[in-house]
Amino acid sequence: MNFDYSKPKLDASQLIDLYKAMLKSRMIEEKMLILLRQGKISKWFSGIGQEAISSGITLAMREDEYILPMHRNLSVFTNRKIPLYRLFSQWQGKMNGFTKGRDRSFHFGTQEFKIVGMISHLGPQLGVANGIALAHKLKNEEKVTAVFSGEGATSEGDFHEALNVASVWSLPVLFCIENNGYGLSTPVSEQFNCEHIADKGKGYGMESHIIEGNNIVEVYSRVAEITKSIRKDPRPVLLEFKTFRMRGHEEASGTKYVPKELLNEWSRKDPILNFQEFLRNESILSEKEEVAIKTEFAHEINDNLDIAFQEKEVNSSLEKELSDVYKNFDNQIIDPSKKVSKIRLVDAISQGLYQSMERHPELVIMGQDIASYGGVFKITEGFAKKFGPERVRNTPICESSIIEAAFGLSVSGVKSVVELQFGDFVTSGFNPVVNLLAKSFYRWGQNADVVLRMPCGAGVGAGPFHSQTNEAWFTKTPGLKVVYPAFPADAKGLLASAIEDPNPVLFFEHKQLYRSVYQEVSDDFYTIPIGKASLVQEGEEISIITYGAGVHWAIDSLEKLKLKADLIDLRSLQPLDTEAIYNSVKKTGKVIILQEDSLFGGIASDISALISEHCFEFLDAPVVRIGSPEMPIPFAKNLEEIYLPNKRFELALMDLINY
Ligand SMILES: Cc1ncc(C[n+]2csc(CCOP(=O)(O)OP(=O)(O)O)c2C)c(N)n1
Ligand SMILES: [Mg+2]
Repeated sequence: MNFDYSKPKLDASQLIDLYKAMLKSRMIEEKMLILLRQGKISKWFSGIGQEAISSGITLAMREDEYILPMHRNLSVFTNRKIPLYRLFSQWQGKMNGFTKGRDRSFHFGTQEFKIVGMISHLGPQLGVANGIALAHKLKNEEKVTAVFSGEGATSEGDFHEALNVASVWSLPVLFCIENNGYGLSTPVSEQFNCEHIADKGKGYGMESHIIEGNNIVEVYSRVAEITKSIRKDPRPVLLEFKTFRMRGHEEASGTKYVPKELLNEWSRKDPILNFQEFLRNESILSEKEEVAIKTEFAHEINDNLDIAFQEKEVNSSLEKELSDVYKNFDNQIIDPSKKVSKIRLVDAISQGLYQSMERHPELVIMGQDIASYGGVFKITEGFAKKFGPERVRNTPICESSIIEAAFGLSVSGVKSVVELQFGDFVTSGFNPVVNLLAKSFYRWGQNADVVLRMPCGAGVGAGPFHSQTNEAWFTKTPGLKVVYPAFPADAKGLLASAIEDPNPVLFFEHKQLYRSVYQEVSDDFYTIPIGKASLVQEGEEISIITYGAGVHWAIDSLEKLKLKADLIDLRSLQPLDTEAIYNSVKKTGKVIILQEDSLFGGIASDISALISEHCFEFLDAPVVRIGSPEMPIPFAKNLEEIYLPNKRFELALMDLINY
């Protein structure tokens, strides 16, 4: 026997529970390997040899505490007592599973069992745990959140960001790293250059421990003791579990590259066989009892497999699938009141945000320098004083982790707004936006009640990294909404709606318009529906379709050229008000679409295609698109003028009028 199971001394029934916790998932896996060979399931990531970790942790947690497992943590799912047929159906892509056939294997979460499943990108789990833990902390609930990662994924930036945020914010998170020697075929020696992952805790000012991951008694008792302490004294703890991956990365890939001696050495440390031997030696488990337990589990597995195999294939339709990309939301339209003040775009956004903070006592804002400094554009000036630093949170510079945390807040039913200091920096948090926020509702019904505020746009001499308007990256990602107001009144009402909306919304705020556009804006809270364009000017000669700064360029050109045009300010790009577009084009027969971003692959191209497909017979001229050229945005004023499309727009507008 390789392990000391005598300390601390657990009573017999606890020991039997630990044994059963590991055994059930081992037996399920053994069955899965048979089914895999028979071609009855498609892919399998084995946790054989690592069961002590997920079993011990899950049993040490309370059932009302969230666990965020990875692809080798079957024991988390079984020990949360998910009926097995539901797991089997999940792996077969059937309705009794958790994703309606929309995602595979362990890629699901379930609020019912307080499990938040992974996205394939591994690392984002760690930041999501921070968000859940933050919600517990804000609500003064004494709860721990446990999140898993392999040692390979600790090389991802998400790991470092998550540890840093958790430490700076003292979040009650248990970071559970399973160091199983390999990340796919990559050994730890090629993954990181320090002896223990636990050593990294020190760099983040975080308590960390190394735990013998194949010793169930050690895992369970140490985690139980640490979680108990975290509940009373909220803080993150990094745990490195030493273990080994006994099978291939996934079953098809094998273990050829793993030295035989290592496999032999670790097979002698099998967490279940060793523990079983101990229980027998201590006369805690008789042979008869062992057989009875195994027989009971075998029946349970077979019976549940029968149920899953008998279940029909998923039956759906395109309409049904599309209807589940966004959470249904009946936006209560609150009309603007009579009392108005003439304010700038920047003030309107600030007011909208402030009034939403009053309306939703749980709403949290997160961003760099947004608390006492008020944000670089001063939109949250005074907020921290009024709402407190817990709700108006300064963040370290880690866009990914904060966006992941926003999702975690949403899992806990807490709305959040994330201020990107500049919309350009969303690239540092791109993955969680397009994969986590955008896809979770469709995948397993978990909405992301998050607004990302994106100060954007050129014309302010800010160069290639502070001038982009990158809405096109998001309008093509199903699951996201994209809003882009051009006027103060719209900005205020649309921001309010974006915050009301339980879906993820990217809210673009043009920096050049912040302090240059004034409008009379209703003082009180009101909402404007997302997805409705506004007809800024009406005329018969031509339709101009644009948004953001483009609306103001168009207004200037129309005034200068004395033209009578329909000027459509889209306001929302996703969903897009195609009805307003088609109605106008059908009326005027000529259309020019203007966007600030470089032209190729932007929304102007899609609008042009839609018009060609839906309004062809009504057109008197080719559809014209104007945007910026395919180049980075230059800094010097005269170069920026060359870049921006407003002058080319005016020429094209005249050409089209004269067509
Ligand atoms: C961002 C990203 N890069 C690469 C992969 C492909 N991939 C999936 S699992 C894996 C290895 C993960 O290793 P580790 O974190 O040690 O977990 P283990 O599989 O050993 O449990 C890789 C490279 C991925 N899913 N996501
Ligand atoms: Mg690994």
